Amino acid sequence: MNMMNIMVSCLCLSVVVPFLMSVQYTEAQRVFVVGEGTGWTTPQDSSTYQSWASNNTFAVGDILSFNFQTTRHNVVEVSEESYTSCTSTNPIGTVYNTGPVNVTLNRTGQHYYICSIGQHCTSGQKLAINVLASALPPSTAAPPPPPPPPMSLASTFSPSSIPFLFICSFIFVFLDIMHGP
Ligand SMILES: [Cu+2]
Repeated sequence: MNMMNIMVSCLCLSVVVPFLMSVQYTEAQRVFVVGEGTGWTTPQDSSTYQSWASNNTFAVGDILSFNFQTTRHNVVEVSEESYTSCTSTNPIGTVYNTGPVNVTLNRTGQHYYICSIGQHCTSGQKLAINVLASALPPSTAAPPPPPPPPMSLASTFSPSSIPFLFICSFIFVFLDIMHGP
């Protein structure tokens, strides 16, 4: 292995490792667009948000993206009782009046969101979700996680790094051909 190959392999690792770390970060924090194409509105089918929620699994750190036009709708987190009766007199935390808005899920358990404008909630603009514990604990949580094992090729290698390793091998072969025997 000549100097050039060593330099290339270092370069490849410097690309692969941050990439893998960014993949893990993305998986820990997913963005869910509430109601997808429907957005956050008075739905034609009052079970729209119920069925949307049942098709997804939510975890701490995930983001709910409520797509709505400011003044036409809002997002109010409420208790289960308020969700059922569509009352917004005791909101939990911030009332989001400006749309669209991204709400980060920061605790486990049931979360209830309604729109408090007009009769929208009664018409089905209400969302109930269950939030599971995060797969990766937030960095602020105590106690701190155990130190990672020493970096090795084995820990770097994962299915998602296969394309990168393939490209690295290709560069190796290419350089060997260029340099000759
Ligand atoms: Cu509304």
